[in-house]
Amino acid sequence: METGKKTLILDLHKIGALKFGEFKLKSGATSPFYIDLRSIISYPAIIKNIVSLLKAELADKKFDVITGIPYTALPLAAQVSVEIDTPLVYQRKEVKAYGTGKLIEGHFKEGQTCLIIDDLITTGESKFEAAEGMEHAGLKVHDFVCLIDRSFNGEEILATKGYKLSSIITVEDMISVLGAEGKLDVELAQKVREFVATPVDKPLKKFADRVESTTSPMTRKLMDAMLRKQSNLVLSLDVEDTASFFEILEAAGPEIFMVKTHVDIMKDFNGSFVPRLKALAERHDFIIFEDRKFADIGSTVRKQFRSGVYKIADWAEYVTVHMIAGEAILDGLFGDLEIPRSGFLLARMSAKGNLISETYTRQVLEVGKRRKECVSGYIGHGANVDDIKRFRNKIPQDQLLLMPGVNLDTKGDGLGQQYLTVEDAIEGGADAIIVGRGIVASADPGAEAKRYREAAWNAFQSKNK
Ligand code: S5P
Repeated sequence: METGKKTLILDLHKIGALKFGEFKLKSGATSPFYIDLRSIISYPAIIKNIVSLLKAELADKKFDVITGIPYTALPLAAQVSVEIDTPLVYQRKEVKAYGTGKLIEGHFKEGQTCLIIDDLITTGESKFEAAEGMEHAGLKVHDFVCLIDRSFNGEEILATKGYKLSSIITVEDMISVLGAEGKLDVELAQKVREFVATPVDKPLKKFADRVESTTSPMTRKLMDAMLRKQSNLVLSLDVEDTASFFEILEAAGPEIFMVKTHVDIMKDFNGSFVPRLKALAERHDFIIFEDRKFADIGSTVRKQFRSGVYKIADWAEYVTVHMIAGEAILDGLFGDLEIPRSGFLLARMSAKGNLISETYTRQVLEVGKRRKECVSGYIGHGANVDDIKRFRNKIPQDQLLLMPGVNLDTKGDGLGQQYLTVEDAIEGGADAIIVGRGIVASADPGAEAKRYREAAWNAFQSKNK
């Protein structure tokens, strides 16, 4: 190993930026090591060494501007930028949303390539958010350079979106240097190795175990319905007249565990619609889900949900909710309600060019995790199986992922809808698929619903064996 790397490892250990022992993580898990590089800025000799290591690492890479992810990596990138005579740009941390202020500081031209430096890589999530900010501003991103790679499979994760990762030191480098110097005993070194070799995101447990560990009654109700009905198919019944609505629902009823409505589409909605729908739901044992996509302030959505012509709360046990207006929307919808109701949060959308960002998705999931009593899961989508898996990994196991934009026979609808296959949706980690026109527009919706149910349930069963 290069002297510079060895010196860096020893120095980081000396200043307490690298520690070994037992450390409690935010997630509750215990880690045998701890890395916190925030204090390195106070050690000019260390910075000098890092800058020269970074400089060497960048030598074969092509880029026009350089950045460091705030806060720790920004001063490093600033030094490197001077050394290699390449402009620095940086993304403001405090600007929460695009459009509300200048997101990137510094001068650059659209289409230029930005290389991103960071101190650590663990899950890769913050790298995606950083890349997204740069790309949103018109820069291209290819390369990430991290000082320490402590990830399970960081390179692979970044490669799912076409990025390349290189790192200065790995956990194995640290073990070998500190071990040789007598600063890390063999037993602890082994624990560190094992810890790093375990994926940060636990793979999805078997569905049966997830059901057992689910405490929210409204989420449990959906899971039980899936098992009872042996179906993970949600029918999206977007038709405009009640006659077709009930004809299709009668035919598809035996195959689905839930029907998803857009009640405001119906031209001839009247007082008999809800009683008929409820009777059919009871007869065929399916749940009613209104895809209202509430998005307004708490006080308004409360009225939209409970009042007006449709009185949605009276008959739809589940509804979809956008989080754009913030967490209070959940209090507006579900607070002070005497009947049990629950929501699915739109975390990602299937529509081409939709404006949902990685950061937004993460924030939606954060709210959903806090509010399991009224959030049964998420609506989500993905570019491919790996992309869906990465997203699914962030969803708690006791919440559900429903996936629309699924079609066995076509890739799109000419209006921006993007379809995945049933297999890819389930393989990626969807618990249930939402299918509309794949069933509704066919000549025999009953037979088609059966086809989708079998494909989805079989794939789900094999995944949960
Ligand atoms: O991202 C989304 C979220 C939803 S809820 N993409 C979607 O397509 N949906 C809904 O799923 C959409 O409103 C429609 O009701 C259904 C998809 O219908 P299909 O005919 O394209 O299968």
